Amino acid sequence: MLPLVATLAVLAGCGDNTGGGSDSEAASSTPTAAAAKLPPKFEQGVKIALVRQLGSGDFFQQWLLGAREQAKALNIDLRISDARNNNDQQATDLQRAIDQKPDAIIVDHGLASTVNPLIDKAVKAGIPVVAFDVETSNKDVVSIQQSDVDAGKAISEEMAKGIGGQGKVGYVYVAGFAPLDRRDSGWKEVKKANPGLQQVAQFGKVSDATANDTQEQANAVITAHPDLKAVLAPYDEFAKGVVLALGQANKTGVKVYGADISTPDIAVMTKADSPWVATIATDPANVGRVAVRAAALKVNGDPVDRDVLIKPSVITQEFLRQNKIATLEQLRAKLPQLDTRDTATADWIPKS
Ligand code: SR1
Repeated sequence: MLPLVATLAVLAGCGDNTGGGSDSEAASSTPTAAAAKLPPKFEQGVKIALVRQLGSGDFFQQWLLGAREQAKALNIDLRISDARNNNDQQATDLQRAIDQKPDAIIVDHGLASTVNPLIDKAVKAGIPVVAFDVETSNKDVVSIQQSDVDAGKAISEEMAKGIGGQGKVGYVYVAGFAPLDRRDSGWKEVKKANPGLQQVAQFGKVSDATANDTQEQANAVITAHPDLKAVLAPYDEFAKGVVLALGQANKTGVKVYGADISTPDIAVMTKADSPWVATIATDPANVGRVAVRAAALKVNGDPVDRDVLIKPSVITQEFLRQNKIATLEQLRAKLPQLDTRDTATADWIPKS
């Protein structure tokens, strides 16, 4: 009997500019109820730049909601830029953030070659940096991720079990994105341990319309491999693209294994005859909150782990259906392990 929900081990510890460039999102200049207990610096107001590579799609939107909420609770003026997957634009945004000398910078995704020279520059300039989903070796940077190697391994193992350890599988992957590269290591491990799994295609595209772009490529793969048993699509926009393609082709019998969760994702997973049978996920809003708290701790000179790994859970379609879960809010209530309030925090940070 397979567990419906499996948890990985803990290893440690819109005002955004959709056209690229920077924009200021003053979370609130009005002190919140909790602001009275904040350190003096925060009572006066702290400025943090959030430099994003990507902003579209459920994960990134939910992440931002959480980040904004946490910023508001800490009287932080969160200045957000979204490069819309234009790496030159992200470099420009990051340089601009450094020039503005904020109290801290959060770098959310980004190609290592694009962001690392600028991250090093920011650190040299004395600006605390928190990096989410960035491959960086700078020891002064707080590096946050969703335990992605283990995440990749866990969802791949779920797929291996789901198809009896053998058969043709498609794989959606785009290199260069730290979380996808890390999940890819997990998949490689599982592939090696399960010689019966035959990867017959690799495809995918990350863009401002990832699901639609991935759907187009998935159409061709489904046609070329009529005996496909499953698709590993470890990013929700990838998974949605594959589900759309399978629906369009009227193709049944192919199982989809994804990553991430949101209310729209839950709707796709629980729809009658949905091929999306499992996903590996954290609560994206909580991850955004953790990133802002980590930056706040750095600003206040408080200790924070160099590597913050947030544990994801395998969430199955069966679990969602059995528990009649239709929203992320309902999932939070049924899955307390999604709660990350104790990660990257201090006594002065209100537990909201
Ligand atoms: C293009 S990278 C997409 C991934 O970033 C975050 O880690 C989310 O989990 C998403 O799957």
